[in-house]
Amino acid sequence: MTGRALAVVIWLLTIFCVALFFMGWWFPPSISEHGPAYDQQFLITIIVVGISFVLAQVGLGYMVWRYRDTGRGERALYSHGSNRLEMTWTVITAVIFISLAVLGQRVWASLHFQPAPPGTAQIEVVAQQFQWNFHYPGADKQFGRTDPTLVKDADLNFVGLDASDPLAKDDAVVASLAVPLNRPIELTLRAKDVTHSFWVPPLRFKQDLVPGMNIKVHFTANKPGKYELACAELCGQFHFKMKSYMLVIPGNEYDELVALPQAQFQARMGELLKKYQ
Ligand SMILES: [Cu+2]
Repeated sequence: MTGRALAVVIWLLTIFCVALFFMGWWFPPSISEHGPAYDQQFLITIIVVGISFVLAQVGLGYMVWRYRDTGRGERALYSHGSNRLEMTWTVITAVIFISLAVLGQRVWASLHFQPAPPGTAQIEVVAQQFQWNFHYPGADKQFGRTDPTLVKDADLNFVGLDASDPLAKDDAVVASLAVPLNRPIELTLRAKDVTHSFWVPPLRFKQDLVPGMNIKVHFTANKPGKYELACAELCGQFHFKMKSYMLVIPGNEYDELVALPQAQFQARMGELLKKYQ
């Protein structure tokens, strides 16, 4: 009797787990050009893995039912296994997982390995415990010189901008990210202290910022709005407070914003953060 009950419990648990995927908890809608390709890949993976999961659990329940203790004192049979079966399911599993990886690699590589299209707007992202700094090059589209020895948080020079460099005059460093709608944008990701991680879930994008590395990533956001930007790497005691926002704003609004010098840039950013909810 207990054998049958256990089999039923296994099957019910399987149905419950599968049902969870149909109960409406899903990702927030994607807001980037590459988002649908990511979601497609995720869906294929979840379907393939879901089918394997259901088959394995149904099979497990069947075995528990079929070979339960019937109380008739039957002796258990010992099996040495089957090399052919072992080979078969190992090869099938390998083929499925390698195919999924190759499929997924295509989308991933287009974002991480291929350079951004020429003329892509640049923003430098410098993460530190426990805040985000976004460095914009200003109207000249060229970043002023930065030097780690010039970093001085007390003077709000979080990225070590060299004020004596003429290119730095129109640069702005602010705590929120604004990107133009439907235009490619390239971020250069850096970390000052420990590893942090840039994560905007609707962007379908997560990338570590690693001390000592300049990691370039590019994407095109295609839905205006205000999106939460979180640090997705446990980076210390106040990791939970390391949050900011990413604004996706129309191109003309973006052009006006990035042409502003530091103080006005910051004020305008504050207005935009209120405007987009
Ligand atoms: Cu962090």
